[in-house]
Amino acid sequence: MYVERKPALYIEDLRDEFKNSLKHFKDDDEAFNTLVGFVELDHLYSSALKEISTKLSILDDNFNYQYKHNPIHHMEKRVKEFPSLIKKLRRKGFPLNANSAKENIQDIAGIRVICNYLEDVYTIEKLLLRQADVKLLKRKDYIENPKMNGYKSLHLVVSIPVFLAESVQVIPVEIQIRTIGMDMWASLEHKLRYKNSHVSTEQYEEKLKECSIEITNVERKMQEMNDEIYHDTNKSMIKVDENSKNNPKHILDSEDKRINLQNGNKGQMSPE
Ligand code: 0O2
Repeated sequence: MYVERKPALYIEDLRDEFKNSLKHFKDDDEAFNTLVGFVELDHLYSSALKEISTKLSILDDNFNYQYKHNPIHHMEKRVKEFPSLIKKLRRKGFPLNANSAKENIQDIAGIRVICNYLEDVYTIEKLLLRQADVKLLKRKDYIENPKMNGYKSLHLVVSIPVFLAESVQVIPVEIQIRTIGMDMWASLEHKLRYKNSHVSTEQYEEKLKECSIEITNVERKMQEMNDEIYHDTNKSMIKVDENSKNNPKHILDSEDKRINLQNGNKGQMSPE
């Protein structure tokens, strides 16, 4: 299931941003070309999101078809809204045009994949990364190494080719993969930080950390129960022969070597 986040372009935001930026342009032509550049960017990155979300959706369907289990609960995708793209370019000191955004910003296209269980997060990562046209550019594992505030999620930046009428463009997409619990935590923390003025995030710092730990414990227990059912009962939802070459664990293990070869060590980054 997809949840499409807000449309990326609002004409009023565009107008406001451009009014502020007009003084930076040489003439109307330059202003117009910059605007067209950003509209093309939106089209390009939306297409990249379609490619990635289709891949993920196919994997989820096929996993269910083979093992009676959907690793993905739902997905949310968005192209970075124009004002936040401009804000990020400004903050990082990059020129305010589409080429500069393409060269310097890796999260213009973003997809969030919400998984049912912790194990599903890494299953999805492996299944996606073993595809030949998907290249890992950056990896941050905030599940293995959570942020100080309790934030957990697996972040990948991958590139995929987008086949256009006249060219093929290789486009980066940021993928955040997390469990339902981690997503619930991140949503509340995000809301606290950005969408409210009457309480400070600091006030809830400790509670948020506690919640993050409790959520992890609950999700671990749920995973263990699922594993017990998965492995130990005849009535199991998923009946997979451990030795079968179709066992997802077997497939993933045997693919590890190839994934490592394909991506080298460049994906492994230490968390902040
Ligand atoms: P939005 O609106 O979600 O896009 P970057 O700033 O992207 O250049 P970096 O260090 O690569 O730098 O970013 P990182 O650590 O991979 O995290 C980027 C995104 O992860 C954020 O995007 C958030 O979506 C999410 N995120 C990271 N840390 C936290 C956190 O502590 N709490 C919550 N709720 N989300 C977090 P944006 O751009 O902030 O916003």
